[in-house]
Amino acid sequence: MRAGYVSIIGRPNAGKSTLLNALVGEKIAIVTHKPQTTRNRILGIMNLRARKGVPAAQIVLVDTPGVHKPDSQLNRRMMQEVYDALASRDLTLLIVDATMKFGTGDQFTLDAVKRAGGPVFLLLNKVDMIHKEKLLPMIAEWSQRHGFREIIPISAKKKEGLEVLVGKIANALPNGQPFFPQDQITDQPERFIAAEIVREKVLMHTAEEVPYAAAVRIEQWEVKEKITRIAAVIYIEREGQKKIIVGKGGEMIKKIGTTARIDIEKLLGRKVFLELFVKVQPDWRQSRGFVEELDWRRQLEDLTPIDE
Ligand SMILES: Nc1nc2c(ncn2[C@@H]2O[C@H](COP(=O)(O)OP(=O)(O)O)[C@@H](O)[C@H]2O)c(=O)[nH]1
Ligand SMILES: [Mg+2]
Repeated sequence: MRAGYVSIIGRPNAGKSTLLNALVGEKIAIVTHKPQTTRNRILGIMNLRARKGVPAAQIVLVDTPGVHKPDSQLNRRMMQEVYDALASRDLTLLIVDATMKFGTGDQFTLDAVKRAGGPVFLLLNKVDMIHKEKLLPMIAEWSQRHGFREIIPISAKKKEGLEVLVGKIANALPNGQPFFPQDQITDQPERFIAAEIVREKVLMHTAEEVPYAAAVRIEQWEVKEKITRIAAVIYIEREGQKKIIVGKGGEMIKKIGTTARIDIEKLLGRKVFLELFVKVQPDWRQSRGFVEELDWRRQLEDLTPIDE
């Protein structure tokens, strides 16, 4: 039996969270076309039965925020999550958007991965968007940059190349016993995933600075016989942003609430009553205390008793 931690590292928008969801087979990380969607490390757990050429394995995938230059407490926190994920893993998956030219951001990311040491697979993602004849030169170019253990073209979105990838990951992991029970697919509590779903809808439906200034906390989670009652607060930084999120006649907040409720019902497999509140927390992204409070691992510590 093999078991190990596998960190997914890359620039914003490379497709890290899409890959995590595709491999785990459930939506545990939110995905949008906007950069910096993912703010925390997210675990996704795969359990493989032995098959031809592939040992039985538990693969603990770690999705991370995109590598970027931090300019706020929130961004610093996000980069700390990246470095933590790089420090403690058996294998690194460096994922790049194959439709984009190699730039300074890629070099910065590659350097961080190199510094962390250990085996690295390079994943050339979004190959559904490029001409096949571009692939070989790209592989040749990348192999000059580092001694990657493997270079694998994939499409996380179209689920291409993933079986090959999973087989190679299993073979690269050390012998060991599973870290998590067989039926567990993530370490995130459902209430945190629910908060993330609300944030995803804010990201989807609003523009410019608003998505980046939004944070979501679940304030109430009550499991009733037929329904789960959830109250969530959307924090934003300024009054003007609150106006945008609420919308004309409350239209926007209604849209966010309805689309989020549908997804949360899918997640929980039961009916949900979702109530949303919007609060202004001036410049919270610059507040170390508030950013730390948002971390669900921290929230678990001082959680008031809740039916879950
Ligand atoms: N065409 C294509 N788009 C993809 C692929 N993987 C991810 N995307 C898109 O790229 C965007 C960013 O994806 P996401 O997983 O959030 O990237 P992350 O920031 O690295 O986590 C989303 O719009 C995805 O739908 C892929 O294989 N092909
Ligand atoms: Mg992501």
